Amino acid sequence: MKFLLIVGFWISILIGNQECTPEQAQVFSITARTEEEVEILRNVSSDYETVLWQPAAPSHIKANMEVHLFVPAASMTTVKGLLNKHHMTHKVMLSNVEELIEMQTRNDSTDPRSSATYYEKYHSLEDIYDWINITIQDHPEMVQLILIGSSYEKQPLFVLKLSGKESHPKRAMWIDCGIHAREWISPAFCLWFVHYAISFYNLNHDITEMLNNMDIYVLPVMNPDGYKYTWTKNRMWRKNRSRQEDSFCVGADLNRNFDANWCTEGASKRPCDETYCGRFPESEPEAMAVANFLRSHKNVIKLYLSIHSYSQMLLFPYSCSYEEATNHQELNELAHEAAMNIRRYYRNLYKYGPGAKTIYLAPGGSDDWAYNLGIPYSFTFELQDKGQYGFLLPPKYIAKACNEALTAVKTIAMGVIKKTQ
Ligand code: 0X9
Ligand code: ZN
Repeated sequence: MKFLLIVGFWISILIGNQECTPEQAQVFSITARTEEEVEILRNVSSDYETVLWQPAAPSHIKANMEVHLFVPAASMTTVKGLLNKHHMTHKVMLSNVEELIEMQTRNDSTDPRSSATYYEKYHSLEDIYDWINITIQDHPEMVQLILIGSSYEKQPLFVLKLSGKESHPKRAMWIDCGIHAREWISPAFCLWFVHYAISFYNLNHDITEMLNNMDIYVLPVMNPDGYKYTWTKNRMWRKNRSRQEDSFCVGADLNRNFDANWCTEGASKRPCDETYCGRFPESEPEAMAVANFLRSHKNVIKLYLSIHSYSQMLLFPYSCSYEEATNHQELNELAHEAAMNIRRYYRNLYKYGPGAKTIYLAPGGSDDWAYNLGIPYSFTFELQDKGQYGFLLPPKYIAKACNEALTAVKTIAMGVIKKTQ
């Protein structure tokens, strides 16, 4: 008995110590109350090897806004010290970062689509390329492969063109996933969507209508280099992996590299920043490939969708200015209907509205650029969750996140088909 007590005592000391100086990275939730605290938080989040999860850049931090900050183990003492020094409190949102990363990368099968749960897992870039091959082989009647360009590191940018079997549509829609490397639920959604469209064509009414009335172009991973890097080197990476001649820092934010008020307030000119806009509009091969494809299909593409995470939002133009889109009313109605359906069928809440007013001013985004090109219906979806797991959403939530996003896609696509009859 005495022995057990002594062992228990030492275990509690060990656990206690671990709580003081954790060996793992953590994600903090911090809310600045005053302008002075905002300044401190901006400094902490742009330094000490921390990674800002939400918002995307320190300049977006405002008073009374919930900020999500990834703090690596090595910076923990310094960051906590700084917050304490300024009497700022924080909540630990995630304390088991490594465990969550392990869960997300577990079972990345090398045998594509061998199991029923393939779509409820995250997959490496290699695996996604295998999946693309098998998908086109298995469904040549519905799926066509288009190479639209290649990434900075020369990875192919493949688009899958989905078409109904007996349809000759004059319209099309576009979906891209994985602009931001760390938003893993996004490529998972593109795979989910393609699988669902193929499996339920002629079985589900909305899918059949969609494919009979529109061709659907799907780019499963727009930022393959960044995505690969999140699997192999740094799970928190956001940008692509292009190098600049005059900087040691790598990568540009592809969603700041399009020609929509390029590099004005809300984007950064500094190559080391997470929202670096690149050297000039479309300087990045991934953004240029997408822009070229959309330009050459601008007469047929009526709906543009870009899938991101996290925060559960359906955004539409403009994000690059506070100006109202000419068809604001229509965009708002479509987003409202989609959010209502998510609430009705999945009991989950999505905010919606123009990007600049709903989250922050963020120029150079693909949605605004596509809209200005003449694609009249353009949306960015921010999928689950609201920050409980953030980018580390466990695989068991993939199904629900994708199903509700699918509901939104179907709602909006059906609305657009009606409007463009
Ligand atoms: O900041 C972004 O690029 C997007 N949010 S994220 O957290 N996924 O990084 C929002 C994009 C909204 N649209 C534009 N900024 N054009
Ligand atoms: Zn994103």
